[in-house]
Amino acid sequence: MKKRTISAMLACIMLVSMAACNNAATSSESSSAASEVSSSAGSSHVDFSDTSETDTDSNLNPFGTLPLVKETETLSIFTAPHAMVEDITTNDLTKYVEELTNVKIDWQVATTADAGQKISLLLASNTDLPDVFMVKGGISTEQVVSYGSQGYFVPLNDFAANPETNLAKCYEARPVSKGASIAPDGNIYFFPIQDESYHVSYSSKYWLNTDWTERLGLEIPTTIDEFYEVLKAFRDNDANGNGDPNDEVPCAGGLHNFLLNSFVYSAGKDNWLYLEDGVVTPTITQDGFKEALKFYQKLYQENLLAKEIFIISGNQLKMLSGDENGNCLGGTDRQSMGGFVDFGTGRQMDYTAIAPLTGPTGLKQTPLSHFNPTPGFLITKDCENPELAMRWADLFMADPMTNTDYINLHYGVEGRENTWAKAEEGEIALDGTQALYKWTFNWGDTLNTHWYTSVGPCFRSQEFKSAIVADTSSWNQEVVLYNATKENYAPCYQLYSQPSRSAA
Ligand SMILES: [Ca+2]
Ligand SMILES: [Ca+2]
Repeated sequence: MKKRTISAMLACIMLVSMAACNNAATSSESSSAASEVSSSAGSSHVDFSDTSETDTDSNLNPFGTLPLVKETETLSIFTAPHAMVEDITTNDLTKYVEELTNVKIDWQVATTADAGQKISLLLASNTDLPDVFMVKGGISTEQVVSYGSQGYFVPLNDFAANPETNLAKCYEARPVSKGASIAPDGNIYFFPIQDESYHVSYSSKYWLNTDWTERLGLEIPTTIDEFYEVLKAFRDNDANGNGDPNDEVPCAGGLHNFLLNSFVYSAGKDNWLYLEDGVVTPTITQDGFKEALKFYQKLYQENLLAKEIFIISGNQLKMLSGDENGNCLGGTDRQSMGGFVDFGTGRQMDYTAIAPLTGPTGLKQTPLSHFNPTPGFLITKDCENPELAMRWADLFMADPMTNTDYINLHYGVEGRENTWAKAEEGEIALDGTQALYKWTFNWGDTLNTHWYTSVGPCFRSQEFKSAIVADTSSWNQEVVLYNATKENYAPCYQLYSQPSRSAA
């Protein structure tokens, strides 16, 4: 039963990947006019040729100039602001962008909790759609594909094909993201949220409780066998030093990604396929996979794994690490430490992201996760001036590494309170070079000076994210993540392609 589920899943993945490949191949041919693309897209298409192009065009300033329009126009944008934004309608960044573009925003505001449902209802009822949906995670890929092919969303193909646009520049820099943005009908329906982080590209991290290894006088393990010995020592001793030798959970995660890579290549349980010498290879049919299962069985039988290891939630992990009688969590896998520790407990200091372990056949590797763009901005069929909406969104796609003025669009207007400032000479960035900028607000404070992050279209590249001043005056997760990635994971990157992500 289990087997069939997995093989069905694999078949699906392969179909998606093949479709994606085909799309990538035909994308350059599908750069006909938006109206043509849309009318050929499906039976219930919407004809955009009604749009009075001469009228709207006459109000648009030449491409690449600000403000975007001569006479003020209004865009209605449905959004779900970040919870820490006081009021997006009175927000400083809203006012700044309105002045910059001469475009008034008529915000239709939902919460992040109910945005998805509201969007589904709006689309299903097909009445009075806003000009734009700008909601992170509010529209699923399935909705984009389904409603897009029915003509509800304006295709961006022509715009994306114009090399002058920031969208095209982003795609040129990130061909994988372009491939992942093309719907099966060949159209691009959204501006992406391309918000990258260096550490997220190597997300199969294992966080070992090195407070425990130090207390017990153990070395950080470098092989699977050493790891096994460390887990046994956690089990048999009072590793957390609270007087109870039996309240430690030695290991509560990392089987399908971190540990598995010591036996066979694994990009994670949602992506157990890889290309080796051009051949699509399933992780789960390899000998290494069987060896890993035997190892896990041994760990489980010897009480080295959490009993709930296959279903354990982030909250359960936080209860273990935050236990009032002492930290009870010996280690787990998570992209970052916020996934298993409440920072208020201070117990994040107990952990170290250890390097991939050498397995029985000598494998020591970690997968590289390609960044998958999220739909950040979709223009609906009811938008009267789609070209204006595209140019508005395109502003946010500008790479701030090319011009620091663009940082205003991410963190508010430079120099104002709770925004950002240019780094001073000698201030060092996460990547160890001269930094470019720093925040002048505290992450997590409620404020009204910018939109916080990633609500709408953007291209925040790895390089940009790494150019922030590394504040090491106190514990800083970004610094920890950056350094662990650079020192322990990036050197072990295994260069296999993942078929479902290699569309471009
Ligand atoms: Ca113990
Ligand atoms: Ca104990």
